[in-house]
Amino acid sequence: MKILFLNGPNLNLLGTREPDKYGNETLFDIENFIKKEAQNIEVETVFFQSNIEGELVNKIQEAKGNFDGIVINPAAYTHTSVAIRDAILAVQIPTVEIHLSNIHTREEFRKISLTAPACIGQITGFGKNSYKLGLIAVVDFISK
Ligand code: CA2
Repeated sequence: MKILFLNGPNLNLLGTREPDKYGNETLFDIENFIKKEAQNIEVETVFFQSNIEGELVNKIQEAKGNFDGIVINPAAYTHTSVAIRDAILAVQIPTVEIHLSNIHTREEFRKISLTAPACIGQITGFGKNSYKLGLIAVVDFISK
């Protein structure tokens, strides 16, 4: 089973600023944490980060036929991107939306996700464990 992890804008800055909101670990640290978790359940994972909306759309489109599931932290595009939502709907690959912080306890504009309705579910507020829970959720959904 192959799972694609997509990460949106500014997540490349993880571990360098705003540790109170997003933790001390870098995206590379989280990737290594997930790779170990995935190995234990014999799942292959690929990580990708981009600050560019269209690059994320391209990766979702290219996932068709190449990945069984997607775990996505669209970051700020969560709240703005009809293009990412449409891409998830178009490829029909089971997708879980994840967030490090709890978007429902923050500013009003963060409570709205344009992308979550295209996903099988949303996991929000568990720090790096949101990535692990996203992996478990998508693998469980695909395995049924
Ligand atoms: O909580 C999350 O995972 C978010 O997707 C993070 C996004 C934010 O726009 C969403 O509302 C919730 C922001 C990612 C920015 O990451 C940074 C990391 C370090 C320093 C600055 C930004």
